[in-house]
Amino acid sequence: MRTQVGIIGGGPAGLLLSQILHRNGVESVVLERRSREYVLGRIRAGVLEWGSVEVLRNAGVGERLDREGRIHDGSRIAWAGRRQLFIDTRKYAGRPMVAYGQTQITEDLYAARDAMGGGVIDEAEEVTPHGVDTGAPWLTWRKDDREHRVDCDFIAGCDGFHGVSRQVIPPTVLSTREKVYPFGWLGILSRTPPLDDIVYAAHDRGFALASQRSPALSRYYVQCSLDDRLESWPDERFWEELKARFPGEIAERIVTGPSIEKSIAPLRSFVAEPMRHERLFLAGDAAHIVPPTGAKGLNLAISDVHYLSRALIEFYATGSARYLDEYSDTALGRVWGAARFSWWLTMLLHRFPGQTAFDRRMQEAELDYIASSEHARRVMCEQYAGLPFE
Ligand code: FAS
Ligand code: PHB
Repeated sequence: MRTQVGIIGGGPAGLLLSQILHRNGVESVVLERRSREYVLGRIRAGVLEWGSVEVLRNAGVGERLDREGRIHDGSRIAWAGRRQLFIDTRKYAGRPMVAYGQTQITEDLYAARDAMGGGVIDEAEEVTPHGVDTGAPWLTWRKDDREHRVDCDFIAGCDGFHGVSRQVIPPTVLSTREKVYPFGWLGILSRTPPLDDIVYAAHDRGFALASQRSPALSRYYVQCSLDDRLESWPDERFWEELKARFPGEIAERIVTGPSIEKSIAPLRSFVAEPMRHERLFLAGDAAHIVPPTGAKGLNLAISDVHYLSRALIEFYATGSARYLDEYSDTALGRVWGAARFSWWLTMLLHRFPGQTAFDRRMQEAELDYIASSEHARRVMCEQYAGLPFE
């Protein structure tokens, strides 16, 4: 086989890159190690920046998003019994947020790939990049008890945090920075009507979040210990703890019901540099992880793909490698901005083991300051809304 861009990973980053390239005359093949059912069974992100909505629309996968996505002028923060803080992104950043699940985005991308006859190979085992430091790289994989190979011009590593592509960059070239948080998020999905708004809660018992996937599907999270196991969180305990962390007037509006999905996600900040090595380009979680507090993970994957697809399209259209050469610095500029905001909001809203009363009071004083200062709210909103791509 031969193609122009070999893409490792069929999550949002890999599928979106393949979709945009195909619509602009650039061939690619996506190699995904899991089955499509497995990929679509993962419940992850739920909030899109307006910039991400525009990228998805331009990629031809905005129709259901426009029909089912829920537009929000911002999100709320409730803490310490005080008046709620509204992160008014429409007022202060001129852009709304859109609640639309990563699962739906991935479904839409798979459907678009199928409709265009895009090359997505599922259950590709042992995908291995070769020759990335030559002008003629290639990928090999195993499927149906046979070894396969595709020769390409470039390889896009869209294989997530635990993928293979980042490992190809020599240790003398790759530098990583990481912070692991001393807690996780226990998330559930329930067939219950969600709250109107997306609401974060900073409480002495811990962080909580009320979000949504549709008018009949709710997504909730509570901060939990890294030692917690799902079996120690029956639904009854989850709902009781979730309500205890929200102010009464919000808690009483939470409609409970059986969980249809329940999972614990660890929280970390991680950035790998550079995001390019020779003919290999990293995009999405393969290059960076942010704590989900700021709803930036998926949005960063989309902005990486915006930059990388633009670079590849220009190269094949004009021969210019300008955007390819600038890709890593351009993407990392936005990545570090979002990584800082996600770290800052995580430090502000969570309870930390061993935290002193003074530390807690500093968190509340910062929230009080944001609530009292239009300037502080503007700063917070422009980052939550997502910094411009250019
Ligand atoms: P992904 O990890 O989604 O996709 C990578 C794909 O590559 C996967 O399908 C994987 O099977 C495949 N792959 C891996 N290794 C491979 C190999 N060797 N060969 C072939 N294929 C391989 N973000 C938010 O904004 N809000 C959230 O609430 C949120 N919650 C999250 C919860 C969890 C548990 C996790 C892990 C992430 C969460 N995220 C959240 C972040 C998440 O949404 C990511 O940012 C998003 O999935 C990034 O997409 P990709 O870069 O495509 O990576
Ligand atoms: C979600 O809906 O899963 C979600 C919303 C906002 C966040 C994180 C996750 O900050």
